[in-house]
Amino acid sequence: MVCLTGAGMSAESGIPTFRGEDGIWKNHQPEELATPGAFVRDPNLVWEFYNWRREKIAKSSPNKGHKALAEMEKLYKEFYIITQNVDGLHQKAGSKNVIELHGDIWYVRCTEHCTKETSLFSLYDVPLKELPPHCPNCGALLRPHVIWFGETLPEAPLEAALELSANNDFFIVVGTSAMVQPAASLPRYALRAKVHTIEINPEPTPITDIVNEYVPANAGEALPLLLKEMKTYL
Ligand code: BJW
Repeated sequence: MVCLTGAGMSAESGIPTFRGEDGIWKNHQPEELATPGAFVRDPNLVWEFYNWRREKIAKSSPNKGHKALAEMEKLYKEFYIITQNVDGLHQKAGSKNVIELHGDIWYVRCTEHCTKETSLFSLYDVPLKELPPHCPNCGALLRPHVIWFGETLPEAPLEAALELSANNDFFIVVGTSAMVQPAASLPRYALRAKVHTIEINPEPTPITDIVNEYVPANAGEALPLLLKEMKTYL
């Protein structure tokens, strides 16, 4: 069983989505904040955005949906989460098999790759002590260890996600607008491989008409119900 998650998964934990009603992109252009060009132009603005997000995430906890997925992992021999989220809430809920496609907001890396050993490291300060933060080793700018528009996704997680999407019995898609590539194509790979695909999202998306089942509900409502159903069949 494979579950692909997006920002809506963490909405009930109080973390704003990107494109929803109160989505982040309502007030900011993606090009201003989540591209390598934006970072070169104004690292301070980009880091203010990430500092704000880190504060929100630090105050948040996994919701009923995250917890239900963590329980599902215990029921099945093979259960994987592919997430576009960078908040770490799946792991905080207890999920172990998590593939992060867009990085991890709690990691930073040196923009000069100063030395291999120290160029990528966790930084949990909330708020950050220095804005923008600099590499403790060489003094160059640090950047968040996330994937921005125009950047390629890390090879290993992407390959694992492609492989898993086409080789499973159930593919559950939760809380993603299915607009950002390449993650948006994963449900299509699953469908092409004749995998039974279920979408959970209060709003329809570009994949709603092609999935096998559409559940118009919040993650925190639908996933605990799905878990309950699963337990009755095991
Ligand atoms: C609920 C809910 C509740 C609410 N319960 N649900 C092919 C064609 C066209 C363009 C491209 C293409 N291939 C690549 C591109 C370019 C680009 C792209 O896709 N652009 C599109 C906008 C068209 N992709 C890329 O650049 C990617 N790189 C790449 O492909 O490299 C190769 C390449 C490069 C250039 C050209 C061609 C090839 C990289 C994408 C990186 C995305 N990065 C971000 C920021 C990450 C760091 C951070 O978090 O700050 O990732 S952008 C942002 O969008 C973030 C998200 O992970 C991602 C997806 O958003 P998501 O998760 O779907 O959230 P929302 O807000 O959109 O939707 C929330 C949903 O939840 C809604 O549907 C709600 O209804 C629902 N919801 N409450 C359940 N309670």
